[in-house]
Amino acid sequence: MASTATATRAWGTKPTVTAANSADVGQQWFFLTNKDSSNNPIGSYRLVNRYSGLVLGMSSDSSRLAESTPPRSWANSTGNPVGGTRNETEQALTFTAVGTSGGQNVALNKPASAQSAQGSRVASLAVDGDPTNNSYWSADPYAQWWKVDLQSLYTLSSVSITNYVDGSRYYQYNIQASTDWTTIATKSNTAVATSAGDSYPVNVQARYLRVNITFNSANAGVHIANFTATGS
Ligand SMILES: [Ca+2]
Repeated sequence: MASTATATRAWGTKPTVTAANSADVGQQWFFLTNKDSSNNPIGSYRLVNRYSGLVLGMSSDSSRLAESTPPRSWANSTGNPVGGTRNETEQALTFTAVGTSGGQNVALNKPASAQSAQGSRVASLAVDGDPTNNSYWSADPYAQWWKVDLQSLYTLSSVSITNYVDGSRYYQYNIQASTDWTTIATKSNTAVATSAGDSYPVNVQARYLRVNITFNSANAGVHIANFTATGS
């Protein structure tokens, strides 16, 4: 997407990747937070090009692996050549936080509590630094809440959660931040829980973070193996 010419602002433009220290990187795209019908964030985003107003679409179709495309919230199934077979899921992007530029994991080893716990599977096991199935908070049955006290007000850039991972089950939940318990992330889809966990970019000041787990596809239990909050 050129900043000075209009030729690459048309639908179907393949983006060019430039070096991270290129002068105009970071200026050409902004993101929109995707939300559900209740206006809660669903954990995915659209990248919008500032020059064309088009969003980035990514697909497995080799003729258009990455392209600029009009934003849409519906799938074209008419066969119309203008719409092709593009659909909204090609525009829904998720991001994984890397590096430490946003600060440290300020939830690590902080006081955690929960609505209940099963035996030795206490709330603190979600912030003990072990993200594996060897160490998780467990309660039964859903829905149940889990909470961490960061012990100070932090400006958070991302939160992440890792549930119990068996390769087939999925969880649904929302994450809230206090002082006013604003919902900052919601997982309402059926994406299977992975060892990498689910990461959500946020921009919120908070001392307390609460996870309300509302569903587990495998059984009635709720589980958090790891929870992180990156901030400073
Ligand atoms: Ca753990």
